[in-house]
Parts: sequence; structure tokens; C-alpha cells
Amino acid sequence: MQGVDPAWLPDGAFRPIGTRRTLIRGSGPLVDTVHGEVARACERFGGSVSREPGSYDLVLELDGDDGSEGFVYERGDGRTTVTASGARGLLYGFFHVVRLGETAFLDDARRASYQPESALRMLDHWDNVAVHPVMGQVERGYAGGSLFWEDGRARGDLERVRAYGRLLAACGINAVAVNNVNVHATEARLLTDRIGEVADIAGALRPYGIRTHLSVTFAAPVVLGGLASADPLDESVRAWWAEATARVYATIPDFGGFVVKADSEGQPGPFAYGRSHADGANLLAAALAPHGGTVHWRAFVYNHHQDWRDRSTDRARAAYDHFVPLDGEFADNAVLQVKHGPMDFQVREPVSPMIGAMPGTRLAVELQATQEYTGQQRHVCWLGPMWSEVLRFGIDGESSVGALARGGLVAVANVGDDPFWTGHPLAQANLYTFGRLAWDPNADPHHVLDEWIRLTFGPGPGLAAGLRSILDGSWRTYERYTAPLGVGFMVQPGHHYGPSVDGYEYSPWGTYHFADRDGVGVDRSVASGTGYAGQYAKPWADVYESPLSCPDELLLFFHHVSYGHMLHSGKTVIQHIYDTHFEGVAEVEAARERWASLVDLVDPARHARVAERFEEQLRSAREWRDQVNSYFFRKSGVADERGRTIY
Ligand code: GCW
Repeated sequence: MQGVDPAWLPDGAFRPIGTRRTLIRGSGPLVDTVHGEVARACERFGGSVSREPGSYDLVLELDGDDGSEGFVYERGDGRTTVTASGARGLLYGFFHVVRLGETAFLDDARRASYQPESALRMLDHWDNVAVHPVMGQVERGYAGGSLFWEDGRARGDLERVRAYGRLLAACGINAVAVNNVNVHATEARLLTDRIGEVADIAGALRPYGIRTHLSVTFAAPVVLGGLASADPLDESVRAWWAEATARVYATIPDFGGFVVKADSEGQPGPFAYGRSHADGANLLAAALAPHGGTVHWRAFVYNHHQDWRDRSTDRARAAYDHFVPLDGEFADNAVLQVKHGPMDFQVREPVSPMIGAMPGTRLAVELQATQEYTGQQRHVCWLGPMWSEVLRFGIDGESSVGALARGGLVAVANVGDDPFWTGHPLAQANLYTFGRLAWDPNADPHHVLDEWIRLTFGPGPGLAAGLRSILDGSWRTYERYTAPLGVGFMVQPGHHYGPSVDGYEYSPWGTYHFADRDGVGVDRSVASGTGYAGQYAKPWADVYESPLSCPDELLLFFHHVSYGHMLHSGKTVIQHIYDTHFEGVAEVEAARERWASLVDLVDPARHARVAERFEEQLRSAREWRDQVNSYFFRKSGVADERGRTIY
């Protein structure tokens, strides 16, 4: 494992614990993990760890094991105590002390209890076992090969997987799906004759409290079982799933469950048999129920064979139209996994109207840590503020998205076998932030960023200020130089990197901006458009319905307006496009300079990697600026008020 970046768990972070006397009480595998962690720190820094009563600075105590994940942290009488009634709680309490560092041992009496908001905090890996001819090994992966799979099978050396589990536990993640939701032939077999490989991975993640999940194909009874059908109401199909699932549990007793992408982008599903998504999800839920497993059924269902001439089809409507009528029909152990926006992880989307519209269904909200549409880990784009906006959004007027995600919070993972884990070293901040926001969706993302900086880079104030200034606004910077005002999808088709304003405009996947000489944007109002705005509960349906009340940043998602339309900001749409594109590039230039100034404060390999990526980000940002500005100048004929160069 030499040469792998310790990320937010460098040895130094364990010094405050490693120099003290720790008592560990309780027993079980996760207690052993915590013991091992403390012992390692003590070996390095000279402290001690024991299981015998005595005089201690730190007490870590597991009292029972009720499966809960919270813990109580207490400081008093010169001693710090963490008490948990569930083994994972002890693990999280331990990492809480790591995060606090010396502060955990300062003498002011304090007592606080911590509890995750959501019971499932999950990363979905879009990893293929075999390298896919078009998508490579990790679909939409920008950090090298898979952490789990190599040369067509599970890695023999799982040390790195174990190190990954440790990093995840330290930010509160407790579940991982180990293969792509697009399930190809090789990967399908992980469910049956290759389940032993999944078991090996599960074994490496288990010591850190992480349950393993598997993506399966809905056609498994046909492609693996040789049955004539995969009809969810067919008894032989139900029996096949029950048996296959029982075998999975015989191999992996704490297996988490299945993830399914069905009737979506060519994946098989219940529609082929005239059955609903609830029928499909309930089939797998029934197979998992006796073992305590959960099926995560994805709601990413839309028509990807559209005709751009047909103005009546709106991809944004699709998930709601398919699923909301099924509310109440899903089994208790079926979770509907919904992307946070109605489209597909664009830099700016409204929150999906499905969230809040299905009170009788457990929903999980899916975010995307891998930066498919946000710079592909060549650009700095810290997504914390975007996720936080989503999670705090009050969709039914009262509950936030974070609270409504009863089925969990999920992110598509952004890691691979790259020595820095995430390709761009600063993209580690996204992974960390996801874990911490999944634990507490109301946490201030900027505090989470500061925490990540302090843990990863140590306490230096100059460095912290520099990193904060580079990362803090980087999502908005990215938005400024790419697609404007919520319009989305101006990327190159297929690989989705770099600008192509009309790339998807005439494609079967949907149409996104409708720019002509007079104006731009998609009319999704009820009054004159696709009616999508009407899928929201009030007040949002009214807010989005009118261009006068629609927030600027989503204006072109909801409305087709003239280039001279005046935004709330006091700028016209066309001037906003020009200004933001010039500003975005200037901000990248400034961030690149700032990074250069940190050269003596960051280790050389990491500094060089980021510096090299900044060159590419700047090149690409300029390309975005020039293509988008020229495109709209040519369409509209309106000159930039400030006379800057537009080609
Ligand atoms: O974002 C899109 C990606 C596909 C992905 C799909 C999905 C795994 O372009 O690569 O497929 O979404 O979420 O299923």
C-alpha cells in the first residue's frame, strides 16, 4: 500500500489520541477495529491502550449492541468519554475524537449526542469488472481503474479496499455498491457463481462498518437462470430470485441488498412484461425481505429515443410521470432512488419534484460525486454548496430534502486506483463532504470544507485560507463559464467533457436550450409549455411558473425568454451570459495563481498534480467562454456592452 495518499487520515491526525492513555470497553469486531486504530496510534506516538479499568484520558465504551449508529461524547473530570449502544456508533465516536484532535482533550465540561439523520449513507460505484469497450473500467470514472476489480476479477490484494473503508467510516459512510448499475454480462454473474469475489470485497469493508450491495440485472433469471422470462409475477421467476438471494446471504450474511436500473437507457425491466416498476421492485424486495436486505430501485427512467421535432416530450417530467402514480405500492424494504434533479447531474438543476410527492414510499436521494458534468476531476469543482442547497431545499413547504430521504443518501463514487484516490487531489473534498452531509444534511458545508482541509493538510493558517479561497466558490465558478441560467447539457455528446452548445440539441436524448435569434430556454410552464412546473407542490409550482418569480439561476430551465429579458440581478440575459463567462475564466486564473503561491506549503507531488490540472482547467474554461459567448453573439446579434472580444 505504499504510495497511497492517506487523504483525511494522515498519521498526524492520530497524535492527540496516540500520546494519551485510552481505555476501550466492549467487544466485537468493530471494537477490535477501534482498538487496532488506537494501538497503531500509540505505537507511533507513545501512548497506551488497554481494556482493563484504571486511570485514563480517553474512554471508548460500547454498551450493548442495538444496531444504532449514534454516540454520546462527554468531557469532564479531565477525561473524554465516548459511549455508544451500537458498534458502529463507537466507530463513529472514535473518528469524532480524531476530527476534534487536541480540542477533544481541552478541559471544559461538555456533553453532546450525535446521531446520523439518515440510516443509509451510501456510495454507488459504476465499476465494471471487465473493461468496457466504450465506458472503460469505471463508467464516468476519472480516477484511474477500479478499486475493486482488475484484469476481469476482484483484486487479490484488498489492502487498498480496506484503506478505502477506513476513509469512508471516518466521514460516516456505511454502505457501498461495488458494481455498475449498467450490468454487462460479466458483472451479471457476480450475483451467482462469482459471488465469492463480492464476499472478498465485503470482507475488506466490514471492519469499518460498511455493508456491501450489488447492482443486478432485472433479466438475471433469463441470462443467468436460463428461464424463458423475467416476468415479476411469474412464480418460477420469484422462486429463482428467492433462491439466488438466499445463496448470496449464505455467502455474505450481512449483505446490504440490490441496486437496480431497470427500463432505463436500454437496461431490461418490468415493462417488457407489461408490469409496473412497483411490480419489479417488489419482486426483488420479496426475495431480500427474509434476510433483512433492501432493494434500491432507481427512478432514472425516461425516453432516450426522442425526436427533437416533438415538442410534447419533456425528459424533465419523466421520473415523476412514471413513479408518482405508484406511490404506496412499493414494499417496505424497497427504496426508490431518485437523482436530485429531474435531468442528470447538471451543474444547475431544480430539485426533483418527485421528492416530497411520494409520502407513501421510501426515497433515497442520489447525488453524483464523480464529476461527469462538472469538469471530470480535471477542473476544481467542490460540490458541497450545491448538495447543501439541494438537501436543505424545502420541497413540501415544511420538510427539507435531507429529511425526506428516508431511504438514504447516495452518491455516485469519484474514486479509483489513482494514488490520490480521486485523480484531482482536491476532489477528495467532494467525497468527504458527501459523507458528512449524509450524516447531517443541515451541516454548514463550509465548516465541512474547513474540517477536510485541517485533517488533510494539517493546521497551517496560510494554507487553509488559500485552499478555502480556491474551493469555496469553485462550483459557481464552473457554472459561470459553462451552461448559463440552468439550461444544462451544452457538453460534448458521449463523453460529456468540454463545450458543445448544440451537442444534444438535435439528439434522441432530449433537447435542452431551443436558442434562436430572439431568445433561449425551455418553456416548462403549465400555461404555455410542457407543464413540468406544475409537478411541484406550492409554493414552488407558482414560483417556477412565471419568469417574473423564477429564480435567475433556473430561468432558462423553466422559460424561453428573449435575450433582452431583464433578470432580477438587473442584467439582461445576454449580458449575463457574456459577463459570467468572462468572470468564470478570470476566477480560474486567480485560483491557479493562488495554488501556485502555495507551492512551499504542499507536498511536491500533490502540488504538481493540481498545478497540471489547473492548466487544463484554464484551457477548457477559455474554450467554454469563447464557444458559448460566440454562439449567443451570433444568434442574437447583440454586442457585449463592455466591448470585450467575442469571436
Ligand atoms: O449520468 C448518466 C450517465 C450514464 C449513467 C446514467 C445512470 C450508469 O451518463 O453513464 O449510467 O446516467 O445514472 O444510470
